[in-house]
Amino acid sequence: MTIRATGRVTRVLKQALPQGFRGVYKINIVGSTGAGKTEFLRCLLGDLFKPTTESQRRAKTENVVDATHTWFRIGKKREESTTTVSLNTVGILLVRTLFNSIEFHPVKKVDELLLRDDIEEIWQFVFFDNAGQERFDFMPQITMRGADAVIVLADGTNMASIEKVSYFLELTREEEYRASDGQIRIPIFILLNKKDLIERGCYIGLESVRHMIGATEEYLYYETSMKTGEGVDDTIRSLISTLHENAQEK
Ligand SMILES: Nc1nc2c(ncn2[C@@H]2O[C@H](COP(=O)(O)OP(=O)(O)O)[C@@H](O)[C@H]2O)c(=O)[nH]1
Ligand SMILES: [Mg+2]
Repeated sequence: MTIRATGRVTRVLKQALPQGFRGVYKINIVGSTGAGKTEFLRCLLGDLFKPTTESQRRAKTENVVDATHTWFRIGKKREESTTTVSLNTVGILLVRTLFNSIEFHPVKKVDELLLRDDIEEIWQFVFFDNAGQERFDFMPQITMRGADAVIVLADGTNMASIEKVSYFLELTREEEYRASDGQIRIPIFILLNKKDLIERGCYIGLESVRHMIGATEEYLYYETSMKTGEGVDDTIRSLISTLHENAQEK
């Protein structure tokens, strides 16, 4: 665990749930611009996710020249797109109940949560939502530091976005060497997003992507849609079970 567990919330959880508190984890979300990183957090957290700074702005001119970004037309209009400038971060509590459902709660609600008697486990997550444009390529290099897991999103309708996945895998490898001489592997989740667009015939299937990027066991692949929510729950369940297994091995 790389984030120092010193906050009040962490202390309270440790004390109140010695068995059920799973710890504090930094999850780095990367991918080319327009891949769906910010939508992923919206889909996952709903109203609990408020992009921090004034970080959303129209990105027309910039994205027009970026091959990793795909435009869609709805009728005659180009779909409005915003972009994350620099970084959003969000701290959140993930609760898994005795009935195996997953809930997210604001960190400040910790005291209320602890009054409940249907909680199996609580995770404290800090998600880092990076900007994806090339001029922000230094950001994931910085935010990768101390990451406990990496979620790489690719726009499944855009070849250049998929090709960029390898770059983020490389950054993750570098962090493994920086942090532990390559001894500790950082779990990587590759999300091939916008599966809902399969109907338009422009979604590149997982099989060809696996072939391009490599199908080693270290990478877990998911096909997702932030419009329908497909694959999002699977990704999160897989994330917590992978982190839990790794923690037990240590
Ligand atoms: N059809 C479709 N559009 C998506 C999906 N995910 C994101 N988008 C759209 O793609 C654009 C970029 O998404 P955003 O999350 O801002 O990308 P980011 O740059 O990676 O943060 C927005 O217009 C989203 O509405 C998806 O799964 N399906
Ligand atoms: Mg964004």
